[in-house]
Amino acid sequence: MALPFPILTAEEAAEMIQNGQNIGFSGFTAAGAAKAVPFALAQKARREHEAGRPFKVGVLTGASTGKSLDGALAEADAISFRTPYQGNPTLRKQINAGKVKFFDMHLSAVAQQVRYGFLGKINWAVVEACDLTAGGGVVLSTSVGVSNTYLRLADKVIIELNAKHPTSLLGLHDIFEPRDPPGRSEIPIYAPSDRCGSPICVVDPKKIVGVVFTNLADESGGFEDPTPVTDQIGQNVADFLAAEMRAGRVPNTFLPLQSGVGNVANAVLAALGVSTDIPAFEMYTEVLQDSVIPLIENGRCKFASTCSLTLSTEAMEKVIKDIEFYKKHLMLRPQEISNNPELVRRLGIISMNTALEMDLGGNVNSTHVMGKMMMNGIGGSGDFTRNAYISIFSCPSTAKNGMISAIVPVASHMDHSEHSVQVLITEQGVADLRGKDPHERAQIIIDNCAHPDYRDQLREYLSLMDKNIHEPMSLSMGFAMHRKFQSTGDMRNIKWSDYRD
Ligand code: 0RQ
Repeated sequence: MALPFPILTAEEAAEMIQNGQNIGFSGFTAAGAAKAVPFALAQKARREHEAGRPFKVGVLTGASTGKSLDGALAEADAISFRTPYQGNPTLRKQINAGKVKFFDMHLSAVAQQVRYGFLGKINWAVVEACDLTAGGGVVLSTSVGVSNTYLRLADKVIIELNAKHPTSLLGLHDIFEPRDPPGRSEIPIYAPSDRCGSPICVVDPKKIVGVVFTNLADESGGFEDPTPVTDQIGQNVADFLAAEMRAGRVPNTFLPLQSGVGNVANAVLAALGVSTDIPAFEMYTEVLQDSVIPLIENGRCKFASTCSLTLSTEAMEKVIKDIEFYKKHLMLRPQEISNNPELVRRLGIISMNTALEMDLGGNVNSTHVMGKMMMNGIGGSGDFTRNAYISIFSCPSTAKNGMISAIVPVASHMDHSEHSVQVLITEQGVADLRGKDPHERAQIIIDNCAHPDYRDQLREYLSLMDKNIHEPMSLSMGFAMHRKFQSTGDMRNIKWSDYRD
């Protein structure tokens, strides 16, 4: 049946969007991100700028997106503010140069902050779908993000109908939006595979001002090959969880896993998949990366609830080829549900996220290089860490060819506090912080997680702290390693007395 909506080119759709408007785009990582309209919007912005007119829009998404959205709009200087997460190098530079306002938000909170009106009016929803009905039924594509809420609240809607994603994706999604307080009730999910919503979003058809037909693959970047360091981190995580099972703290049936984004997270899951000590498991997570697909195929991952399929083109083709099999083992949910603190606590999730740096108090920085420069954003790491049954952070013990230690006296920015972080893991080993006081924590983090090149200098720092004060922390020396890196390009061989008051 022909759709009763105007069929537009991406350029015609972009022409309707005005300077200063706010757009809720689909996309959680590059998966399911709108592509054609933002790209055309970037070209419009360039034309407007060349004609001497201002043109910038507010960009809201699920999480990071691909090169046609964040990349193209940033390169065209067309973004006024951006939330809640990004990973594009050009946009990162603009944020760090103070040219784009960036609100770094917990991903679970975006939809409700939009509903509450905290983020301004949503003029447009630009959402990628694999199917659309005349009555406004929208079958989303490879992610959900905040699309259901943007579709409902936006004044006007443009649908990118992407033939690259087959209509057989219908049934993969579970769309549920909680009511706002004081009318909110529990979210009825008691196991990762429970379904509580609808397979489609329903939007008022009067709001759909146009449909843009596309045939574009998701722009996911792919992964670097595992290294001996990332393999060892993965092994350490697997060994730690196997020991938790033997100690009776994780049941033999295991608990649902959440895993973060990036190369380290991909390697950790690959290691868990091949571990003979870990039983077949379920995931309740926000991103699903390539390493999980073979695990679903071979039965090591029994079910994965996620918000996005952040897969390489090859892995996505595999899923699509065998979509009926994968529908039995996969579900895509809005990030308000995939990352919901109520569910993370109820399901007893084991969270595994990646740190940039970890400090001797057990605090974790996942977002700001040297405390100042935004990397990507907190994403969902806080949603999960704060509420997990066991919260784990892992990363290589050093960065930049050993010049930077990931273990520092005081983190230069704090995303996850010692009150939420339970276990730190590097390729060197595991620091289990549960039930440890600040002095014990500092010692075990140095002994088990710090790189040998940095252990002695960190021990020396600790030896300078007053044993009779609760927190072994120095206001003058806490950032000495960062300061040394900034002046010499190397955190090693510090002379603490140079930094002592
Ligand atoms: O930079 O490639 O230029 O050398 O940081 O480091 O080791 O490749 O790690 O790809 O796993 O990403 C925290 C950024 C890790 C990511 C982070 C440099 C390092 C390298 C990347 P180069 P790796 P990964 C789910 C949950 C926050 C959000 C989150 C992230 C680059 O995992 O964004 O977890 N997490 N969300 O050299 C300076 C340090 C450094 C450092 C590493 N201490 N100082 N640079 N690097 N440590 C996802 C969502 O919510 C959507």
